[in-house]
Amino acid sequence: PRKKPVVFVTRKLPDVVETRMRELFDTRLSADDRPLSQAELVAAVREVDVLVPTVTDRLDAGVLSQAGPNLKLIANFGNGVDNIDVETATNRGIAVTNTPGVLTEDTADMTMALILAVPRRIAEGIKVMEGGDWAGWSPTWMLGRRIWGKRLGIIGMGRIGQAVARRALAFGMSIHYHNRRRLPGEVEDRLEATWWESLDQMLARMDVVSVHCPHTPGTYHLLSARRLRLMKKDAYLVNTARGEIVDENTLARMLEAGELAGAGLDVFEQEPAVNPKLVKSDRVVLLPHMGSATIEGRIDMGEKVIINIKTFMDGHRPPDRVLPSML
Ligand code: 8YV
Repeated sequence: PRKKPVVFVTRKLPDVVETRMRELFDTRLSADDRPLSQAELVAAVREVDVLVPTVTDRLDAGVLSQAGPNLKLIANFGNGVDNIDVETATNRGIAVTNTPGVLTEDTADMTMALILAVPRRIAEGIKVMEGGDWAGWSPTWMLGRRIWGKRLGIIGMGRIGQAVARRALAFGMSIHYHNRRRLPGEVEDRLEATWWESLDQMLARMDVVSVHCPHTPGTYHLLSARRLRLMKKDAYLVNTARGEIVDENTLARMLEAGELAGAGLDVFEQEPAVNPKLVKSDRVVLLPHMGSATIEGRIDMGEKVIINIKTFMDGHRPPDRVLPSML
């Protein structure tokens, strides 16, 4: 029988996924569940046939330049591939795959939770209750802002953006989006979505803006200081995509100065570090990168990783191959 490929998994995955991987491959699991150092990553890419990294492993050109002759596939456990220099990998003949589709609905749910939580001041309400500070109901106390009838601007209308649009439509919001390509008319009709060719113009008109594009060199600080300042003073920003897409420092300063009504953030520029201004602010709801964190989702992601490795090792094109041209 053919030798099983050596597969290195950088982080602890659900038990069922690890068990299945052990059955199928010569699977090496990292000793403890923590982000690997660059030196540990280099040691891994020198040795193995397949690497299964996560968002916490940075496979940049420096690491990839030291890849050994066996490394043929990087099967990312995650949708975003901004942790991997896909161009360098591809040039070196290393295929890259990701796990699209299976975390769409979970991430959209968490986005909707933030779209509700920030304007309706849910975190502040919890703090009042936990502190035993509730003096009693008053008609003018703890008033948030209504989301029904408000305009939601979605940046990046791929799978997740569209799943958010479906939910927000059911909550009575009007759907607007900015995307490199305009969606087909039937999809726009179904989502009652309005396309804005100009991101700047859309930003100036929205009550809630939600980020759903990938982080690429082209989208780094897409929401720059200049663009954040185009938003209405009473608008909210939600980000469950990648911290790097938003100029976090400017966002924090604007929230502090009351130049923006609030923000719901699941992702940050320097995870796990968070700007202290954001932590102090009562205009924000902050989550520790939990967008896709469901048991079902993680198992589905693991299954996708396994299918990608198996298909590739059988000599076929893996279903979720990522090419530089797709980014
Ligand atoms: C994970 C994600 O938390 O898939 C992504 O892009 O951000 C999340 O699903 C993480 O990336 C897993 O590597």
